[in-house]
Parts: sequence; C-alpha cells; structure tokens
Amino acid sequence: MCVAFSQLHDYFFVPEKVNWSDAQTYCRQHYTDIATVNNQQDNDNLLKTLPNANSWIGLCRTSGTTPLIWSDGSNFTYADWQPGQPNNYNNIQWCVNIYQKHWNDQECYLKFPFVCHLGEFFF
Ligand SMILES: [Ca+2]
Repeated sequence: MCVAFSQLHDYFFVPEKVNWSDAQTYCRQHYTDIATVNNQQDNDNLLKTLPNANSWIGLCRTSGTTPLIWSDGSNFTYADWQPGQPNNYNNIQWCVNIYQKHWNDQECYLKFPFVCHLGEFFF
C-alpha cells in the first residue's frame, strides 16, 4: 500500500506592527512559531493570508554572516526571493519579510505585521 502525504502549515496573519523578535515571541506564545514556508503550496497559502501587507516570516540569521535559518528549526528547502535578494545590505539585514509578495531580508528592528504558523498537519 502506498501512502502519499504532504506537510503543510496553517498560517495566521497578525496585523500588529512589531520588530522581528517580538513577532517570534508572540507567535511562540500564541501559536507554534513565526511562519515557516517549506514549499510552493505553503507559499501560496501564506500569501492568501496576507491582506497586501509586508509581513515578517520566520527566517533569520543569528549573525551578520551566518546562513538564514527557520525559527522553528525546519530545513531550508524552498525560497521565493525578490530579484537581487537576499542581499544582507550592510550585513545588518538578518530577518526576512514578505515584500510585494516575494521575500526580502530586512533589518530586524523594523516594525511590520507578521505571520505565525500552527504546527504542521498531514493530509
Ligand atoms: Ca535585503
């Protein structure tokens, strides 16, 4: 017997504008974590939850030169960058947001609405 499944995330848009760390804290308190995007279908679902807003997602660096990692420890398997991104401008863009429907690394102290996710579900 063959069982096909995929793992997807449930996303929740939070309209309050906060810095990336505060978004992570809020998501960990109220959901599972700040949003992880593992594949195209995740990305499509994520964009559907956004009311045309630029929003934090759960991708960040822990220093100026380290690779981007997901807040919840997920493997980095998919990305949807704006052209020319991530550029880590001045080595201080350690956090990632959705900017005009694609991803951009940004200074973490900037305030944006954000997206949390609730675990993973199987279907
Ligand atoms: Ca950038």
